[in-house]
Amino acid sequence: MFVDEVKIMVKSGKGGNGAVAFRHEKYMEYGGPSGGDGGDGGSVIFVVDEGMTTLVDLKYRKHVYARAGEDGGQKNMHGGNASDIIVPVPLGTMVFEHATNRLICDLTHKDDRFVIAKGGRGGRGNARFATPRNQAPTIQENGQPGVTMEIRVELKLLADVGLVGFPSVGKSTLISVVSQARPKIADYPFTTIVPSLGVVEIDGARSFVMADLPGIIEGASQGLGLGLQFLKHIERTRVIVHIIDMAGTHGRDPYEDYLTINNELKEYKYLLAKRPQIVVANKMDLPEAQKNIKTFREKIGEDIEVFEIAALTQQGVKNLLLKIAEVLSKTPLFDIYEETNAEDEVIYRYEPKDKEFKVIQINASTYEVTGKLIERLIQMTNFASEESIKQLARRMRRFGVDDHLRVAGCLNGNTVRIGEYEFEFVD
Ligand SMILES: Nc1nc2c(ncn2[C@@H]2O[C@H](COP(=O)(O)OP(=O)(O)OP(=O)(O)O)[C@@H](O)[C@H]2O)c(=O)[nH]1
Ligand SMILES: [Mg+2]
Repeated sequence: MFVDEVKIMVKSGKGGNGAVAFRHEKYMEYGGPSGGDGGDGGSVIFVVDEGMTTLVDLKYRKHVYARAGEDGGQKNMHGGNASDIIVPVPLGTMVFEHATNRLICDLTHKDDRFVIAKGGRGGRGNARFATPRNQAPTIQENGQPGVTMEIRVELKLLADVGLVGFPSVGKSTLISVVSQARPKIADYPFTTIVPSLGVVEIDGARSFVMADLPGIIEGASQGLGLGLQFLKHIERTRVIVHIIDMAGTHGRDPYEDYLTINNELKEYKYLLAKRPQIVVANKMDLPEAQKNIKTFREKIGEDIEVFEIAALTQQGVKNLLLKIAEVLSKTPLFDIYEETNAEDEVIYRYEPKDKEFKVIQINASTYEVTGKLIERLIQMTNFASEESIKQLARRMRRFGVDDHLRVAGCLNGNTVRIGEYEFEFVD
């Protein structure tokens, strides 16, 4: 089974909480502060494994959750860090945040690795907050929360050439005679419903990857037949081998077929139509094909080279492979970002404009503050400790939250909402 799109939940571990503790020393009310830091939460990291070719493993996994860091302890005991979860994925894997459709990463090199969900940092224990002025602080931080999100993992074929054409023109037959791939072959449309890859070796030295793709029909770019799902696979093939059933089996007209397919490629994405294309007339062993080829050549014109083959008898196949290798050698690897049309794809690195925040007036006396860093600070604050709360207030002032609230019209005594908490604005 070929899986090319999987949705899973990933979750990184929360950081452990920092501890509040004091050493017990004789004749001293408080010994020094000795609360240890919390350990870091585990991250979820995707790493390219060249041996993998499908996303099947992930499909059965569904959830990838890293564990939380341990809380800090007394006597400066640092909480244990949780281990990262390493997920091997095939080369060519793309990861999107499902909710926003943002591209998180595109793993296109053999040693690529990417932190999909970063573990929360452990909170600091009170030992870290000692200052000459405050030698017995009761402040500690809670661990930073982890990240939970649904991601969509996609694998596009990294084939050099894609076999494209109507159903039953002989695409699977061709790949089966030039590679180890053994797709099903039969004389009914859409025999091939999942793409398969074959490694084609020409003369020991040269080789390339060929993709046998499901047939395309008119309207595929609009979703007809097996539709878009498969046009998508062509996106990353550098060269298109366009196969035509020259015998016009099932009463089809070879030239019409040729135009229709090219039109679908163009409709789907203009770039596909501009990709180098090798035109192949298949089933030349049949008398109808011999008859049709003349008209076909007249219609298509002399400028376009047409390769006559019979995949079934392997006639002309070697010649075609040499041509494919030649075109490939002249076709540069393209920049995937440009080619896949990065309109609304942004590379998401988990350090977005953290410090930005927004103040919104909700009603006459209530204001809401939203922003990544601000919300995180709140989550890391221990509201049971007055000192921690004071520290939070200082930090917010430093970030300019107070100023912004004032500008927005917030007055002494008004309510300020941040995340799940509400505060009274004291000015
Ligand atoms: N006579 C003749 N028949 C062929 C040739 N190549 C393929 N066929 C036949 O055409 C039919 C369809 O072949 P497939 O290879 O399954 O076609 P396909 O393009 O993969 O079709 P889909 O997977 O449905 O898109 C089969 O019955 C093949 O035996 C050829 O060169 N000559
Ligand atoms: Mg097929």
